[in-house]
Amino acid sequence: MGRLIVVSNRVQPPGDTGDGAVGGLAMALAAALREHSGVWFGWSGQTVDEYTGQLSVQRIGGVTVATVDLEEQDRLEYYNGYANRTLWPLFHYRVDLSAYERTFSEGYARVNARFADALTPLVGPDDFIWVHDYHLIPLARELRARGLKNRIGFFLHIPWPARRLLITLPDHRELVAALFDYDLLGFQTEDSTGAFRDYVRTEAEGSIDDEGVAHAFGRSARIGAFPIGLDVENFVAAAEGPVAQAEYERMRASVNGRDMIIGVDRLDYSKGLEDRFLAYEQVLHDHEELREKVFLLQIATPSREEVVAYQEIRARLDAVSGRINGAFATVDWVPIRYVNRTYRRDELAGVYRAARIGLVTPLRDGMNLVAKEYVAAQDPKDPGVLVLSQFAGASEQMAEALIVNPFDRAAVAEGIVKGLGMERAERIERWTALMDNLRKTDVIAWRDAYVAALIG
Ligand code: GDG
Repeated sequence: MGRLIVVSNRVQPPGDTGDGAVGGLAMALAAALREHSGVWFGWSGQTVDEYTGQLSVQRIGGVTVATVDLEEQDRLEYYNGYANRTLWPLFHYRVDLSAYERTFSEGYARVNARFADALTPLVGPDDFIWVHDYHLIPLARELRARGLKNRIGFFLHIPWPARRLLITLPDHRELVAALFDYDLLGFQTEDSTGAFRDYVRTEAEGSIDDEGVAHAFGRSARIGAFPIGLDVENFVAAAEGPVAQAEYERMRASVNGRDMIIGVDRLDYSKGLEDRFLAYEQVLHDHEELREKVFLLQIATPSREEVVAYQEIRARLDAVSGRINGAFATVDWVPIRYVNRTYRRDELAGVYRAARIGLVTPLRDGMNLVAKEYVAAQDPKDPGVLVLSQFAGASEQMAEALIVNPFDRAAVAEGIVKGLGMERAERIERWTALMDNLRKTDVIAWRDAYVAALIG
């Protein structure tokens, strides 16, 4: 059998402590490749004055990593532009934020062609290629144009949007047609797979056969839901390791008998942080008895800082958290500890473990690995409660969490209050069911199921 070649926009193998990469995709791919004699190809993250297509190849932690540098114009049009200003907001239901510019489309097409040029010479006849995420939808089409006959699969880490939203994108047909140059299209959830089927049937006038193969644009692709999992063993080990233990002890001391609610997110408008703060404010407002007894630690790692919508959400969060703290704080209690820095992965595990509530309330999210990490980090004898948005892909698999509608402030507030008051026996029962499922559907199971479907 040939090698597994993974392609993603950025290539960021985490270091041993896992502090190299922030973001769900990087964590999952590093784990997925670890046991495969694989190649990981993508952008170095660097820009040069003039594109050369020169490959840089290294061995990092058992994986061959091959990267190319892009030009500044590529970064602006392809990465900041079409990927993060056009597709990301649209696929997260923010049509209002989705900007469409011809130059963005051109940059997107150009970078996908450049990736194909650089990747083609690396591919052997028996290798199979697994392309990740919305940055690279046209890559298979470009590789086919260069004569590659290999199996090529695509996995979308973010939600597939409802047809009515997708058709607002001027070049939606071209984008979706390009997906049919893949052999396998993987989505996070049944919800996304269903939305894709709907587009195929209604907009592309195609069909889905009994085996789940989509036929449209004169071609066919197998489709299916492959919910991504956590590297559970690795994360549990991190949660029990010395750094996590020390962080846990430090947090316990700092908690000082109070109940901690934890939020951990990339600072992104899709994560619902403003609504989350307001729901927490509602708790403080309605439940005087809880004031000074709880606090919210929100870790929000800055992300995509050059994009205006991200600067705006950051400013809003500064303002809202400041206002809530101003209204409710006392001399020795701050209701929201709002932190914009990056933690080590094992530190994070210790922080999760010290929290009574994991508050994960995105407005739209492909999966959300934080929900899974929170569960994996808990103390089995005294686990905390996960309050989870129904619009995170993870909610399809995590029915034992307290599932809430993040647009309903009162419902999120109720979830928090219910979680804070939950008896230990019920917490253990819910956690045990969640943890069992987490182990059964971990990142290795995800990789194996996807790869089997691709090569099978
Ligand atoms: C995309 C999809 C899907 C966060 N802060 C720190 C830190 N993180 C880590 C978390 C977690 C990851 O980043 C975030 O993953 P999510 O899954 O929550 O979200 P996205 O980054 O939006 O990921 C998402 C995912 O792809 C995988 O398919 O689940 O729906 O949007 O692992 O722990 N890690 C460290 N320090 C931090 O401060 N080390």
